[in-house]
Amino acid sequence: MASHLKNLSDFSHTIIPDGSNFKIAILVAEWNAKITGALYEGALKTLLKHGLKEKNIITKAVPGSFELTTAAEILLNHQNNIDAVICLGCIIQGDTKHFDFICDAVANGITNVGIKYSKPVIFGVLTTNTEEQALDRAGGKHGNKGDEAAITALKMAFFASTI
Ligand code: DLZ
Repeated sequence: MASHLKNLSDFSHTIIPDGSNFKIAILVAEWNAKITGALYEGALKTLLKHGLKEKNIITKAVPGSFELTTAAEILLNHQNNIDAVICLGCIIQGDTKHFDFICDAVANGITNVGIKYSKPVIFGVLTTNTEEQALDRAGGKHGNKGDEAAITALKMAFFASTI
């Protein structure tokens, strides 16, 4: 479903697991910091609302979205008690092919790190044509992708805990 048809912060029709026993990391890209900062605020607020203890939320900044994959890999390689990693970034189409390379690399990279460590690594990355579209999805009229990423992390951490 296109994200403009769904509010990214509306989870009124799903069951959201309690997060009080989980440890979750949030990685935030510094490129497009106004937007990724808003994604981070949403993700943090959502995790706390659903029971995460502050001490069990790890926050780390990385330079750009491209670095999210490596950072998730380093984190999971060094700490085996993390239940999920949320990757937050914002890639906005520019004049060059950078957009396509970064989007592909991040999407594939995040998928591969999750599979490698058998841990949920969540794609909380906006890939938009314009800054306005990104703002609409970072607490604007379409909700906040950071909220959605946090809920996905909770659901997938819960899923893993039931196996
Ligand atoms: C270089 C670059 C460009 C052009 N655009 C973005 C973007 O829209 N969003 C983003 O998160 N990062 C961007 N970057 C930076 C890359 O992710 C990466 O940090 C650099 O290519 C590393 O040198």
